[in-house]
Order: sequence, then C-alpha cells, then structure tokens
Amino acid sequence: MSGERTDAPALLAEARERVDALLAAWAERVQTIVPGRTGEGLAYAMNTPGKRVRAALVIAAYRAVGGVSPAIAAVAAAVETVHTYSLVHDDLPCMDDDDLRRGRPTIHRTFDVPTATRVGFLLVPVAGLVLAQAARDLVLPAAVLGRMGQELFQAGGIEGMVGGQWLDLEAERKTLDLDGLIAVHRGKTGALIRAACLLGGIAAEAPPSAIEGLAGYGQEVGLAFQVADDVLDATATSAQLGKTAGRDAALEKSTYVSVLGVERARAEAAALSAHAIRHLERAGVPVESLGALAQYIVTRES
Ligand code: GRG
Repeated sequence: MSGERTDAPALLAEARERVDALLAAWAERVQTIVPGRTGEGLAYAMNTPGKRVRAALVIAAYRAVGGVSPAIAAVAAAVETVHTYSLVHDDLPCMDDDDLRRGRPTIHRTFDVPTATRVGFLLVPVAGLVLAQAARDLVLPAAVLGRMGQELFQAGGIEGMVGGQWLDLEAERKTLDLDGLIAVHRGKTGALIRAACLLGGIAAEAPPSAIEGLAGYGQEVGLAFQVADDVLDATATSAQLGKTAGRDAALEKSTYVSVLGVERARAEAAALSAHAIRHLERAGVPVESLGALAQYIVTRES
C-alpha cells in the first residue's frame, strides 16, 4: 500500500499496536473457557509486551509480495502466540530457570510451575485457533490455511524450535563447535522466524519464486537474530533486555560469543543480514521493509 512507512521503528510500532490488540481480545476469550488461575496465567502471558519482531516480519513479508489486507495482523498474532508459549516454557526451572521476561516476573514466578506449564501447553492450540480465524478474516482457501499451519507447527516442533531447544539443553556445560551451534540456533530461534516470513508470503498467495526468496531471507535473519541475542546477553543489562542478562554464561552455554568473541559474533550477524537481503534481491522481492527489519535484528536499534 502506498504511503506506508517502511522503517523498522514504524513497522514494529504498527505490529505491536495491531497484534497486541488482537492478543488482548483472545486473552479475554480464553479466560471465559479456561477457568481459574490457569486462565489468568494464559491472559497474563498473552498480554506480556514483546517487541513483536516476528509479527512485523509476517506483515512486512506479506506486503512485500503484494498483500494488502490489514487482517494479516491475525496471522502475525498466531506466530507470536507460538513464540510466547516457547518463552513461558523456556523460563521454567527445568529449562533456563529465569525470573524475568519482557520486563516482568516470569509466569511461574507470578503464578507457579504447574500453572506456567499448563499455560505454555494451552498456548499451542490457542495459536491454532488464532491462525484459523486469521484465514477466515483474510478469506483464504482451506489449502492456504493448511499450508500456513504446516509451516508454523513444523517450525515449532521437533524439526525446528523444540528440536533446537532440546539440543540446547543437552549442550549445557559442553563445548559446541560452530556447526553444532548453528544447528541449535537455526532450530530454537531461526525456524519460527523463517516461518513468520513464509506465512506472510503464503497468506499473500505469492508465487513459488517469491516464497523461496522469503524462506531464504527468513533462514538467514533467523540465525542472525540468535547471534545478536547471544551478543546482547553478554553485553547488555537486564533492564535493557527485560530479561536476565548474562544467563548464557551462568548456564555455561556455548554461544556465538563464547565461540567467536563479541566482535566476530557481531560481524557474523551483520554478514547473515546481508545474505538475507540478497535472497530477496535474487527472487525479485522488494527489500525496503524487510531490509530495515534485517538491519534492526542485528543492531536492535530502532
Ligand atoms: C520440550 C525441549 C522442549 C522445548 C520446548 C521452550 C521451547 C520449546 C523452546 C525455546 C525456544 C526459545 C525461547 C528460543 C529463544 C528465542 C529468543 C531469542 C527469544 C527472545 O525473542 P525476542 O527478543 O523476545 O523477540 P520478545 O520478548 O521481544 O518477544
């Protein structure tokens, strides 16, 4: 659409505004279905304020390949719901055992471990419902919904996020080489980010060449995101991050920083972001918004 801003701050602000409103409405709805503390925990999780990078990627990818409906925000909300589930479970004592997330106490600190465990699991079917509603809002054929569901839940599963997190947990107090680290990062973080980009393209019913370009872009920025996250974990404060800084070192995790050092890790993230943009160029997908988000992902300056 003409007149839309394509800089990262505007894209992220728009994603936050639209997606947060949708998630707040879903949070109210789920509380009428899920009783008591678990329903409250679900609403708390769905209303925590994320940066909404994945949502901005869905929307930017959709528009880059010609999508025009504002209802794409509902697809973005589904992706963010899967992401929120992963954060709730990632923070549990049996995983990264963290107290702070998105500038607030984690769900198991605010409620308790069984509630946070249930909340995480319940968010997965909620994401399916949000995605199905998104397809209705966008008036998409069932086959397109099927394809979006396939990409989202494959990326969220053993071949993606769960598999990567599993490798990550097994690697604590072990030293990974760069290939091992790439496998962890591509799975636990990269797969969902790649899916966000793909879902934007699929929802716009883009041609295969454009979808391939978005997939390549998403794969590179997905890895760049986790490399930049490794750098931030080592260099930023908890107040800046809204989560506990220095957690990787405390858990003796191999990261891009432990393997390459801060400066080479930063350079690697920038190189991945440049590769990402070349995938778009080769596929003839306009670079403006997605390029701005690739740049934001490695600098986190908006
Ligand atoms: C059962 C083994 C097993 C796994 C369950 C918990 C889990 C699945 C996966 C964890 C995936 C995870 C949390 C990866 C880290 C991704 C990451 C860098 C998160 C931070 O993303 P931001 O900065 O956060 O976008 P906000 O809060 O802004 O949304």
